[in-house]
Amino acid sequence: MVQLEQGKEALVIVDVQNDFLPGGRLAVPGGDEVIPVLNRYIAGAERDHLPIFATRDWHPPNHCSFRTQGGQWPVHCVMETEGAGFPASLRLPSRAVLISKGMLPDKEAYSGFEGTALEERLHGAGVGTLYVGGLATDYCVLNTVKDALNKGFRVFLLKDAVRAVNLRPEDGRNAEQEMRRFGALAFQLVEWPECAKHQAV
Ligand code: VGL
Ligand code: ZN
Repeated sequence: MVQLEQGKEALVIVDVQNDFLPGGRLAVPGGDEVIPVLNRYIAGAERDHLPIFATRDWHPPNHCSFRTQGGQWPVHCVMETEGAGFPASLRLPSRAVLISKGMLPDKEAYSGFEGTALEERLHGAGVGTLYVGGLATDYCVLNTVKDALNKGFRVFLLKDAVRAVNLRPEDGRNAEQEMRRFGALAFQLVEWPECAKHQAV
């Protein structure tokens, strides 16, 4: 693994979109519970002037991951639809950088780095350390965190701001373990802004 200079810190919010919330088309159990927690991280990032990135699943209507196309998932996060939108209760500032993914019909993109400018944008902003939360722990958070670590970013997983799909009940737990094995550190709201930041959990 390449270790970049630690660089600046950024908040990365993964796929907190209506379709992944209770009542949505691919509802993540307890998905709405991350919103007030992420709002507090956002407030911290605002106060500390950290860049904020928000990824979104942004699929064409014939995306290969949909059951209608032989894929695994119900139709979800179709671009320009309400389900693909961010909930009004998520206090994303207008300066947040939006990263859309999964836009090609024939390509799944669980990671926010896949087919996007996220890496460039982070480097451009001098960012070396990411605080990552959102949905879902066992898919897009997992893959985004693993890619980030492979690319040399230091990653703190926001343990209180992620929820899992849990198709198998242990998927979320396993995903968290896997992220830790890859080098992710755990972080919780109580630690912001005091630096328990160098502590492996
Ligand atoms: C996701 C399943 C399908 C996610 C996206 O954001 O975790 N999960 N598409
Ligand atoms: Zn998707």
